[in-house]
Amino acid sequence: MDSQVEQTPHEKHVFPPSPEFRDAAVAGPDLYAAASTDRVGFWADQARELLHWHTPFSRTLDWTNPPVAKWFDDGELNVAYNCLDRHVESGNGERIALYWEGEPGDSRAITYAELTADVKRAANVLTELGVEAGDRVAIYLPMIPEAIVAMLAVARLGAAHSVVFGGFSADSLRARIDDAGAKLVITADGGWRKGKVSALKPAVDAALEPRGDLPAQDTVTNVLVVRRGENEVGWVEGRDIWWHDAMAAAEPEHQPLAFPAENPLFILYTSGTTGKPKGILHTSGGYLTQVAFTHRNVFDLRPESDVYWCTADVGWVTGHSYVAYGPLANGATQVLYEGTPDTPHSGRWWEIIEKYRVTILYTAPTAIRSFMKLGRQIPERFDLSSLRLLGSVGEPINPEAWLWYRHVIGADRTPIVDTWWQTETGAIMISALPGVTEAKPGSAQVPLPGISVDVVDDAGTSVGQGDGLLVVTEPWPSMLRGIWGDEERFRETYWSTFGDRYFAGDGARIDEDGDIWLLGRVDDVMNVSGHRLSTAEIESALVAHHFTAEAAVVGASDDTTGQAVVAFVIIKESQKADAEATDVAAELRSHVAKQIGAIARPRDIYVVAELPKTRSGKIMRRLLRDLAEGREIGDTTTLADTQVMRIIGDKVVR
Ligand code: 6R9
Repeated sequence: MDSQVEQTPHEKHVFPPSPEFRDAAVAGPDLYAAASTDRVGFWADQARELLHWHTPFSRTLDWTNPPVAKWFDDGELNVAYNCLDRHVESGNGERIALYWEGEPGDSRAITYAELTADVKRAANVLTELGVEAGDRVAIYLPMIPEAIVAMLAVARLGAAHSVVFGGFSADSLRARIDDAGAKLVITADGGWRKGKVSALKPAVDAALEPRGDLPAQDTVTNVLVVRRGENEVGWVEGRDIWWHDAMAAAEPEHQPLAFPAENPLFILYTSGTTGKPKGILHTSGGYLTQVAFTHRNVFDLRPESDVYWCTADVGWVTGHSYVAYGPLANGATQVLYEGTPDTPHSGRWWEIIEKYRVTILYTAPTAIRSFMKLGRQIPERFDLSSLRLLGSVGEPINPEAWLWYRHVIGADRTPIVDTWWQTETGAIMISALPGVTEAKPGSAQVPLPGISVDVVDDAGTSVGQGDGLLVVTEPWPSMLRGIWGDEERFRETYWSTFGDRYFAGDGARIDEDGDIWLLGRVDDVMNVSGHRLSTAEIESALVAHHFTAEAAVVGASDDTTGQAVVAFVIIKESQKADAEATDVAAELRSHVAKQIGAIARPRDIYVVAELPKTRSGKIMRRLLRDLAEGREIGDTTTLADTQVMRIIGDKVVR
């Protein structure tokens, strides 16, 4: 680690904005004042200022029936029009919307006029294939411009997309297609990853194969296939269509219709505490208002001069709000990169920043920590002087990583915004405002103007200063509107703990300055490299293997990925002979990757004879976490068999 940042950072170590940054900043302290005088009116002003409404709204918020919120609900808009056509109409058609960089080094610069033209054609293609307002379309694509085109074309028609991360398996894709009842799947032959083409189409083919009780094949009528990898693909006549053929044949003009503000925009699946992923539902007007507002003010965006780069994949919520919708609603110029940070060399990201003169970088702590490990000599080989603001998202950023980020990447100049939010919140909720707030390494700090949060104890009482649970106390424009097809789970998960205050699932602390520190999840959700994974989902994948009798999964802290998946499994008696002849850990790791996706693959698998359980049969994951992290085992008195930890511990030689 670098010597300058080795010292233990002190909570009191703060970084005030430079006078130059403060004087020119997009956001000023007046935003806090305006929002605290009239919170709801503040959002109405933002919605009117930042978006074009085909039909202006007269009602800002309807919260008469919590937890069902309606924002701007008598207004109408078209989300794609707001992200595209209006910029062309206002004379910015020649501005670059996307600087796309393919992993092998091919690139494309796409203007707002060109992107608008592509989305119009794509909307006509989808209409031809029978997609109408209210339908769902699954998108399973690499990070190529067509991913953005596909999302916006779906939005333009008033349909809802469900983007499935390209790293997810056929089974995960199938579950998501079924749950949403998707009519169409948009995919690619393959995409470039780690120096080679990684095929995507076979997973779609497998997902749509008729199999037992799963009805995916029934709802999906067509598969649109983008050619990217040039790899051979299987083809189902009558179902599969090449994207480029359909685009070439489509009408170029398309009139966007206006849809109600509460029309669904997308469903995005995320891990919860039980096995089945939740389809988080977002709607149009409120969502777009808050992503545009936060993207402009948190990133100090100047659309005419900035080059913004958010490194998230569109398969995650960060890619929805801060690659697709926020930047495009604001008419920003952004970089989109297809591949991995270390291909073909470990300076690839810094090379891209130098090439496009990137001014704003938004990434995850896990990436920063892996660059720290490689050493500062790699970024130092590139000219990063264009950078003027850095952002962090996905997990708590440790002060060491924060200081390294600012020092090595930001040349001690750039403000850093540590942004806390969730798939469910749709947009950033807690963050410093650059130019206004003094930055404090490791703390996400303060709720944004118009957002009200609190830290409460188990009984729901505000802790004032100290540790507790994070809640959002007032409805916000980009809040989730439900869990697709499961109203009960929506109420139960977020609204049953503290009444009409939203329970986020994160622990938090308020320090003596009133700044908020996020302390990680308080439920059985892990955070691996900024990706949410459910212990229950991985456990059920493990027990689906014929070797496994029982499994327990914990998230153990990891220097690079934040947390790592560690699994403890008991092998069935009947399988013991077979298992002994196999590399069980390797077998189960690849089984989990196949069932869920490579991101869920356990780092360690321990075969054990017992699992620590309470007398009521609950697995005590806390004890397994102690073991996985090499700590002294905590209190074992509630175990049914107090000897069990010693027996397991003997197995775990680290
Ligand atoms: C945007 C996103 C949400 C969970 C959230 C929390 C963690 C995200 C954070 C952070 C500390 C930050 N999280 N940002 N923790 N500081 N700045 O990541 O959404 O994938 O739904 O994850 O991520 O635990 O509850 P999502």
